[in-house]
Amino acid sequence: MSRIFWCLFFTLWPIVAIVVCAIAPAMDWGFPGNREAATPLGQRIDDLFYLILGIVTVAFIGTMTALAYVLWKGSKNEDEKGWFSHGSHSLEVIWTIVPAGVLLFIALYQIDVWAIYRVRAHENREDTSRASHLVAEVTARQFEWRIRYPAPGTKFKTYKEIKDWLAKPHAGDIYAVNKLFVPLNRETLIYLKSADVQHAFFVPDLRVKQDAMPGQSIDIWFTVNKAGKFNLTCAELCGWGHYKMRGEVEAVEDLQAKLIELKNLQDYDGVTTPGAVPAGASEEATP
Ligand SMILES: [Cu+2]
Repeated sequence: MSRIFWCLFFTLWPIVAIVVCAIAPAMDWGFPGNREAATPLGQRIDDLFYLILGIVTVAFIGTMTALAYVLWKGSKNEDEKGWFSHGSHSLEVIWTIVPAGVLLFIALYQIDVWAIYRVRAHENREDTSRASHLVAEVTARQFEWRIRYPAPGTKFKTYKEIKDWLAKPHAGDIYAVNKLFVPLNRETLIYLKSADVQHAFFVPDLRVKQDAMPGQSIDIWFTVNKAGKFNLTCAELCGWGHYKMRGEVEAVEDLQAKLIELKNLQDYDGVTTPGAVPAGASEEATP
């Protein structure tokens, strides 16, 4: 009796696991908010996750079925003695070659996603076409995201100009905290820095995650193809206030117009002057 109990007990859990996976999408237990990635590369990353999930599911169901079969067979006859084996050479060869083949397949299949996501950031740093993609510099610090945009209309022509802009603040720069605007449907380049310890720039909906390292300026590339607001959070335990290091990334149709709006807001000194009226400022501010 107890043998059958243990047989059923150990068979139950894989069944529970399969049922949980089957109902997960309906219960909103999937990717962040169960939403599709808002970047084309993020959608390819999701596809890789699903591919790996499929492979693992097949292996899981196969091994659990074999386990259930062995348990069931062994539970029936209490008098039967155990069979000891010193292993099977050919079986060991098979279960080494099959997983190795699967791993090799995954390694080769994902290689260009990895190349686009990680390698591109370190190649052609001096390519001047980067200048047209540059949106902002994001500096992580305990416990906020400091954002600096070049003055609206700035056109970098050479890599030296970008380096020079990154090296020090410039007149006309726009500053913001915890709110990053990026263009919709356009390749975006962010330079990520840290002012103190190690942080990580993580936007789950975009499937973008990059460590910020003190002393380094790291490129992040992405193209947001869905308008909206996305949570930005720190994914590296960076101190007591790590939990509140939250911000927002918003993809907008017209980034230049948004930057001009931010610039006007920044320059506004409480006195209404032409071209420097922040949205929502009341008439009472007029002298
Ligand atoms: Cu942090």
